[in-house]
Amino acid sequence: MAPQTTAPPTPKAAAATILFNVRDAVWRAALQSQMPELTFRHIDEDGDPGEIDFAFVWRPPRGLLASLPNLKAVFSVSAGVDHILLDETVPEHLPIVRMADPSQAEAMVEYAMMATLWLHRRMPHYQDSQCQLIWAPQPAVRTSEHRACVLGLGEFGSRIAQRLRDFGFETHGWSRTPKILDGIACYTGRKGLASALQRCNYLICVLPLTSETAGILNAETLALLPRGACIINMGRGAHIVDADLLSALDSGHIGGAILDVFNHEPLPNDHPYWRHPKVLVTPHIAAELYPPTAAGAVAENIRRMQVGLPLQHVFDRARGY
Ligand code: NDP
Ligand code: OXD
Repeated sequence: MAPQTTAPPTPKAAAATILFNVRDAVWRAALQSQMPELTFRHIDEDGDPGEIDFAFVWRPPRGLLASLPNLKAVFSVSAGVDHILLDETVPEHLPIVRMADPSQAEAMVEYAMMATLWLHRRMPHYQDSQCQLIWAPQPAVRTSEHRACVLGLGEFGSRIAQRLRDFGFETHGWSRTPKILDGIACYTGRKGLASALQRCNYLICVLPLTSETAGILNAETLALLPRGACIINMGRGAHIVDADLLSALDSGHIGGAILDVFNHEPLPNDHPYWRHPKVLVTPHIAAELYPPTAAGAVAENIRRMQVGLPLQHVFDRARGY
């Protein structure tokens, strides 16, 4: 009789303490169920800083991470790590790990498609018509007659571009290093950005925030878009120079904007985006994390570190993302 083979069990994480600052009790429960052998300490709870091995944080208070002498890695509660880098005291040697929740990519695609199709099918016009009790059908435009451009072709952007292509849009994309994606015109560099923006009807930004991408959507780049183009920003608020976008919306050069991320979150009550007739504001919900799968991604990385395997999804300081 052949001997029965079974896959080796996933090793459990060794005892360690993880500091976290997410408030929701759902998070503590999700982390605890994925890593029952770990001790969890909320930043509001007292305890010896020397006991902390890992931190799972969103926008940690300045100096907190530097004050933990035995910290081995920082896990970001989000895919972007810009909120951690706001604290310039974070020690350079500390690995910072991006969130890689498998359920997030599909949510990002869903949001990008919702926003593009909302604009493409002229929903802002029909909402307005309904408010005025006006029956005003508009001529249909085929997706193949419109061009979509995705800035950032990473985990999320490449999937978004592929889905736009599958919907029939003429799809373009822009990244830092060259990409080959079937049926998608891919560009790099400043010249490439200008080519990508030309004749683009829907511009979807899903870039990380770095010193190179901050303010990338400004008067100069918006002017490269054709009149009536629409902006969908799912990256970070600081990718857009707000005053430039508002003036392009007011002049009619930009036809509309769907914005999920902002320079200041929550978006202040007096910000013009809230009341602008051509802007749809959503409160950073393009892809909310699902605590059970997100906690699973953190647990997997802690186990890897504890058995000497390299961490996955580590922020690269040299690239800036
Ligand atoms: P990735 O790191 O996987 O991809 C980043 C992409 O941006 C890559 O294609 C990269 O190029 C490109 N890029 C980076 N710098 C430049 C540059 N200077 N010029 C041109 N292209 C550049 O990131 P993700 O796709 O996982 O996430 C992107 C961002 O989405 C996050 O950083 C976060 O800000 C945002 N986000 C927003 C959420 C929301 O709810 N609104 C949720 C989750 C994330 P290359 O391929 O050559 O490396
Ligand atoms: C983000 C996230 O990076 O929500 O915005 O993960």
